[in-house]
Order: sequence, then structure tokens, then C-alpha cells
Amino acid sequence: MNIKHLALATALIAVCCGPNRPKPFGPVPTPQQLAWHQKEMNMFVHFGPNTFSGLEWGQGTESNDLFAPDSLDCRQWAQVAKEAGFGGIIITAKHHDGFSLWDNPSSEHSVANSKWRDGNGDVLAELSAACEEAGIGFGVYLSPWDRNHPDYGTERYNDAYVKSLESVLTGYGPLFEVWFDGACGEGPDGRKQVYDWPLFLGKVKEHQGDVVTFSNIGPGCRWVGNEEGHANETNWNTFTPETHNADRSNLPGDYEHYLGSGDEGGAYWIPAEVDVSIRPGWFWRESENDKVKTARELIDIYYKSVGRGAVLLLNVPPTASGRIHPNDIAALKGFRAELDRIFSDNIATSFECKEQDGLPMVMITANPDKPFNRLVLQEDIALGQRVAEFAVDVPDGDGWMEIGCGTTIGNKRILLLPETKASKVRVRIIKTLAPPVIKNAGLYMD
Ligand code: FUL
Repeated sequence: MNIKHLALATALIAVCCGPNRPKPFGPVPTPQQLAWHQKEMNMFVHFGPNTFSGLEWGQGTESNDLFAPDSLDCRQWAQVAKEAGFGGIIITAKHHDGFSLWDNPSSEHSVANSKWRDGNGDVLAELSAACEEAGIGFGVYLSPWDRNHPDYGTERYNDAYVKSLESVLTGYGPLFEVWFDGACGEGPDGRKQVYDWPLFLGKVKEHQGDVVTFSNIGPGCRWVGNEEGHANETNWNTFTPETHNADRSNLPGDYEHYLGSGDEGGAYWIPAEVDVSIRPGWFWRESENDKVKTARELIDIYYKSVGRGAVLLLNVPPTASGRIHPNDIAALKGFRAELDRIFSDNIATSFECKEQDGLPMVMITANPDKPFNRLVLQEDIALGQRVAEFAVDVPDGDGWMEIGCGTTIGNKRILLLPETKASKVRVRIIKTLAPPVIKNAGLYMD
């Protein structure tokens, strides 16, 4: 710890988790963002012509009839999601190929002009009803990039896109998240589209209020900067976007790394979302049935996303039949069983927040007979994000011995520790931007 941090922490001891609820500090989440943080994990569903062609990015020239799931079962998706512990499902209503899973008023390239269910099918209607029935949220991904639309690359396309957007924003009840993919490819003759973000975001606000809106840089949540399943160890929910069109020239250093860490003292609450697929690709293909991530790989992703204060968006793509493959279901069941096994037995019996040796502390009392190797900490983020650095000690003779350390906490921090038995564990808050407000502390064994 350097002198500056010690001084800062000393000046801020006053509170931790006492009865006097402190005032908010800095940017805070909206009620919708707070509910989103509490979901911790959502399921992404990539489904469309690519499911049938094996491509990751469809050309936009595929026949409408390529999309032909013979046993579409959105209730199965919702059930799988719910049982795995996902708070909602986000579906690719339209991916880059432009094919729309509902009757898109500004496109001919959709289920409505296909032989599937004689043109009367609507995947969004079916999935939103299934999510409602299962008691989980429903969200939509609507790719701005469109390789099919004839107007792509011209000003007219923005109006066409807005018409599609309004159709999904008004047709399927309240959404928990709207997902704007950052990909912006070329249209015919190399035409580049300049997306009208103020127009798009204005329509979201008009029809769905403060729904959490994902794009590379928010405003509801930001991309974490990779598709591998991890946030950075230091992960601030606060962030100051410079520009919406990913003009990276004036951003600090490595842009992707920067997205994964956010800004200490950033101007807005724009938390990171970790999007990653359970398979190598985003879309299902037969050849990847034996490449589904294992339960343990998913646990590792969980530690590096939810356990670093982010929200996890795990893609589980249905097969061409319209059902989720048994291998993906087995992996998710294993993942859920591992989470339950690890986090059902809290070795901490109580915790209190106090001052000791001039620092704010979380003092945890633990069952000395049981080993632990995971520490869970949670800030009360409704009051902002505060903690920037902490260290973890256990008693050692007359003193203490440090067994781990970390930086940010946020909604949830899971710190990996060496296997330890102790009657007490103390968390020293070494650097904090305001008096820390820790609402939960626990010890677990993995
Ligand atoms: C990317 C897309 O290009 C991928 O196909 C996928 O949809 C992923 C979630 O976002 O930008």
C-alpha cells in the first residue's frame, strides 16, 4: 500500500455496512440496470439461416426457405435457461444476413415470406411467450449491419432499420435488454453505413423507457472487449464513452482492454457484459456437437465474468430442428450442479464492518474446521462503486498473514484463494473512492 492510499482510506473509515445508510457516491445504476446486475447471467440465442448453412456470417442472399426448423420448441429453451439459472434470453431477431425471425415491416427477407409454417411463424412471439411463462426476461438482438437490405449503405437504411426496431420494441411486451451489435460491414459496392445512433437510442427510450441497452459503449451496458468469456480483474462499472462510432483514435491505449476495465471515476454507470458462446461458433453446427464447453470451463468463465463484477451472456445456440442439443443441456446441468455445490455451503458464519489499524475492514467469522478457497464480496452498488483495492488476511500467531488481494469489487467479486482453514478472515480495504458499503461477504470451497 502506498502512503496516498493509506491516507485516503483513513479519511474514509466512517462506514461500512452499519445501520446508517450512506449517501450514493458518483454514478449509480438505474433500477433497470440494478435488476440486470442481479440476474448475473443471461442466455444468448443465435438462430437463423446460419443454423442451416453452417456459416457464421450469412451472405444475405440465402433463400427464405433455408430457415425451416421442424420441431421449434422455445419452451424447451426457456426451461433450459431457467434451470441453469439464467435471468433472461436474448435472441438474434435479425443477424448480419438480414433474415428476420418475425414479420419485419421493412424487409422481404423474413419468416413471413418463407414456407416455414406457411409464412405464419414468428419466433419472437413464441419465445417471448415461453419466457413469460417461465418467469424469465426476454430481450432482442437486432443487427444494424444488414447484408440483405437494398438500402444498406445509404441514409434510407437508417429509416428502414428504425422501422424494424420499432416493430420489435412494440410487439413483444417489456424487454429486459436490447442488443446492438457493433459490427458494421460494407454494403454493396463497398458502401459504408453511418448508423444514426441518436435516432435508434431515442426510439428505444420512447418505446421501452430505460431498458438496458447494450452496444460497444452503452448506454445501458458495454461490451467487455473480448468474446472469450472474461472481464479484467479490475472492472469499473463507471465508464466515459468518447464516441458511439467506435472512433478509437482518441481512446487510451488498448481499446479492448479499456472496455474490460472501465474507468475509475468514469462519468456514467455503463457496466460490462461478457458475451461468449458455449460452442466455438455463435451458431449451431453439427461438427461442433463434441466441442461444447465443459461444466468446469463454464465455471471458470463464471469466475472471470460474474466473479469480476460483470454480467455473463452465455450463447446456447439451438440446432436446425429448433431444439437445444443434449450436449449443451448436459454441460449446463453440470455447470448448475457445480455452482450449487460450491455456493450452497457458506463457511463464513457472520461478518461485520469496522475500523482496524486505521483502515476500513470486513471482519469475517468462519467455521475453523472447514476449508475454503473462494471469497465472495459484494458492494451495495445501488450506492455506487467504491472499492479500488483490498487484501485478505488470516490469523498467524499474534498477527495476520496475507493470503490474497484484489482490486475492484462491484456487484460481486469472487477471489480465488489457496485452500485455507481459519476462524477469522479479515478484508482490509486499502483503497476506496468513498466509504465502502459491503453488503455481503462469504467463504466457499471449490
Ligand atoms: C459479433 C457478431 O459479428 C457475431 O456474429 C456474434 O453475433 C457476436 C455476438 O457479435 O459482433
